[in-house]
Amino acid sequence: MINVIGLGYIGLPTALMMASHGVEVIGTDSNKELVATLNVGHATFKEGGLDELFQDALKAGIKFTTEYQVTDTYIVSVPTPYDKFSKKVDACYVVAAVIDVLKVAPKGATLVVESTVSPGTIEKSVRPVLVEENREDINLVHAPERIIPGNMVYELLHNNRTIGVDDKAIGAKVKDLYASFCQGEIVVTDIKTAEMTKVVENTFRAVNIAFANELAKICRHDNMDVYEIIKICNMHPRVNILQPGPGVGGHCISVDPWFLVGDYPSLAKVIDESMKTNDGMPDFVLNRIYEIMKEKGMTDITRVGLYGLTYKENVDDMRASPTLQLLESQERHLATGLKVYDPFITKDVVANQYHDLDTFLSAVDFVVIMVKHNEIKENIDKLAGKIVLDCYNICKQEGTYRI
Ligand code: SAJ
Repeated sequence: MINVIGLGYIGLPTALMMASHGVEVIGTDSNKELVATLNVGHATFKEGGLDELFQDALKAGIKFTTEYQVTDTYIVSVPTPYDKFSKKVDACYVVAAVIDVLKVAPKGATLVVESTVSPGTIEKSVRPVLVEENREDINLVHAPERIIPGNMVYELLHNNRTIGVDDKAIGAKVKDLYASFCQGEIVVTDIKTAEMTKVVENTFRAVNIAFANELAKICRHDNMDVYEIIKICNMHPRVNILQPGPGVGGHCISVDPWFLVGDYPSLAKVIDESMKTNDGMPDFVLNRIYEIMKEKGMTDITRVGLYGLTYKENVDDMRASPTLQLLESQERHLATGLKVYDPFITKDVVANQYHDLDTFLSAVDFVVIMVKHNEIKENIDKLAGKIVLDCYNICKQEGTYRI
């Protein structure tokens, strides 16, 4: 039996996937409300294919509880934030989960950490817990997740995986467990390498996005079309530039690269600048709004609306979203009044929030496309007659402003 600890964006789909592939799974989370929701058969977030997977897992007998289980294998998938000041990974949730596991884990159990951590974290923060508790019989493993929100179910089945271990025999055992559902290649390596690969993958994407954002700024300054330029450059066989945008959100690309800056401040210069570039994009958009309002002679900020609150398209996750960053920046400048709408966010989370596209559009003259949800792409004609600042180049209407 597998005890999956932490039933969030990664733990839940992983637990469901294993259960629906014949593995006996019990999911544990300290959040009673979340466990109660799961126990009445509801997923706690929206994701393509997740509800169907949930039903399969329920039929296969998956259970959810707040209690840690006595078993031979644990998978820990709790969040790993970073300390805003030092930029270092904050492994407190991982350590807390490990301490709780050790209270019940039998001798020789395997403890897989899936949460993203910086290289050396398992050695520096987790292994000392085992030593302190006199539990060096426990087999530590790091198997970082790689799935992308928006395509999680497919990627869980098809992505290649990395498993970091001390001992190859444990590696083979854990590889077999993941191979119960994973059709990709599963590479077994040492723990520090596995830790580093995960952070490097997300850093690669962050640096590439920062490059695209920097190009957008250069092109804005000298009146060039960044989208046309990136499109042509990407036709070169060895060039693959990502797209500029209003900023980088989520819990991965906007967080993990900071771990390297925190741990290697005098070495991680390109990464540091890239993260600052991405973090500066919501302010860049705010400034564009100001410039455009000035050009149009517009003075009433309450006639400006931000389309989208989530960190990217077609998901309901708002963590660190560029829109939230922009609103915070606006507040810091002691200004408020921007209207906001997102079809995926049904609860009221910010001021001046709308819950219907048409009502939102009738309340504003100037729309800023902060997220390229399918809804706005399918209703792009409804922007006719509005001032539009399009952060993704999806609106072909004459006179559309871009970042
Ligand atoms: N973004 C851009 N321009 C682009 C692509 C993305 O501005 O060209 C922005 C998005 O709008 C979003 C942010 O970047 O705000 C991050 O979105 P994303 O779709 O790039 O990635 P995440 O954070 O949803 O998921 C990433 C993935 N990592 C990589 O692709 C290397 C995923 O595979 C990881 O599992 C996940 O991080 C994680 O959990 O670490």
